[in-house]
Amino acid sequence: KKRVLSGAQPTGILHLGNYYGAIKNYVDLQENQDAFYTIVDLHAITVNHDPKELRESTRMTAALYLASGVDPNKATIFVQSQVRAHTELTWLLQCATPIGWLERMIQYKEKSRKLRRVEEDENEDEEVKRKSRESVSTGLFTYPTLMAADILLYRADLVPVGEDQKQHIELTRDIASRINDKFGGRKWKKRGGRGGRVLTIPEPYIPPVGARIMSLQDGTSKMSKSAENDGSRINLLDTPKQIETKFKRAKTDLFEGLEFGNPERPEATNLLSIYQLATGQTKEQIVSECGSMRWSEFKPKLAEAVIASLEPLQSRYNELLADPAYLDGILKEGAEKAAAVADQTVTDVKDAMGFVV
Ligand code: AQP
Repeated sequence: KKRVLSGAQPTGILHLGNYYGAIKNYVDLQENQDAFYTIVDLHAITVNHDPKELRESTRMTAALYLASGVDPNKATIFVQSQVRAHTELTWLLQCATPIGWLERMIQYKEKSRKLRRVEEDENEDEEVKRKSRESVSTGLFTYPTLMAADILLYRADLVPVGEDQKQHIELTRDIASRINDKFGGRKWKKRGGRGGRVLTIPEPYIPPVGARIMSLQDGTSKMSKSAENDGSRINLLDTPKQIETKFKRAKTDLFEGLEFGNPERPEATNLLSIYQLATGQTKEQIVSECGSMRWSEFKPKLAEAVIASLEPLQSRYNELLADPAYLDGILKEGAEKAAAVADQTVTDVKDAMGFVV
């Protein structure tokens, strides 16, 4: 069995991108692998947050995992901040991570640029500019080392994620190799360490379709929980009416017919891919069914398919809400199981690095 680790941030309601890019694969992988799925609340505070919303979102994200089919009898489900080893290993990894590696991270560049946009505005007030500058936290910069710790603590072989996280997994591999090269090897083996390797090098697991679901308002930027416009995404808990309206307002183009893969038509590729995922059909089937349709004909069909595919998930979610003690029990048990594995890894890394353990 392979060890699997993945997680989502409790920064809002999970959306179709999270579902098709990651959660759906959690459900598939739990069948034959040893899976750990976490709600990464420590990552959610790298940008401004509201304590009450964080608490609510954390429970909601856990409930959405379960409603999507993640099964506590098959996988370990836990909240990241309830396992202390995550913050402890992060420090050890940070001291082995060159600043330049973090400066290259696209997500950091994009997010900090967004937060800093105000600064470049000539008409903006100095005080507003100062606040904006200070809103880029150190945590936002070191975020990938926390993510590396999340993965390495469980000695994960596979990490199911969407395309946007590929660069962070590559960084995780580089950090792990660096620790292995510096502190593993013969000396570590002599101390009882596994084959000279202190940490396991993980692989990303990126789905062939759904790895990058795009915004409904712009086919070139990814669907994201934190995007300001709620109309840019389909949340897993949206009502049928909301789903219809969002698709009706979704950006389209003036070309005739519908097609996959035309670089001038990112919206067409995106909406057809969502239809493909919601109906479980092949690309060829979708092309023969929808290739000659107009947008006005396709959009209601798409809405109907997505509404139907989310319906079972939404009714399971509502059942779970009625029993919060059940959810808390699963998270508590998950955190205990996770901590047992994670604590051992921290002890191993500390030992290899020369700490008295
Ligand atoms: N658009 C997407 N398409 C496919 N997969 C996606 N993922 C995220 N967006 C897409 C994958 O979902 C998992 C959880 O990621 P996250 O919690 O970082 O989700 P988010 O929507 O990206 O959330 P935020 O709060 O808006 O974060 P930022 O701004 O950091 O992106 C991951 O496996 C991710 O790959």
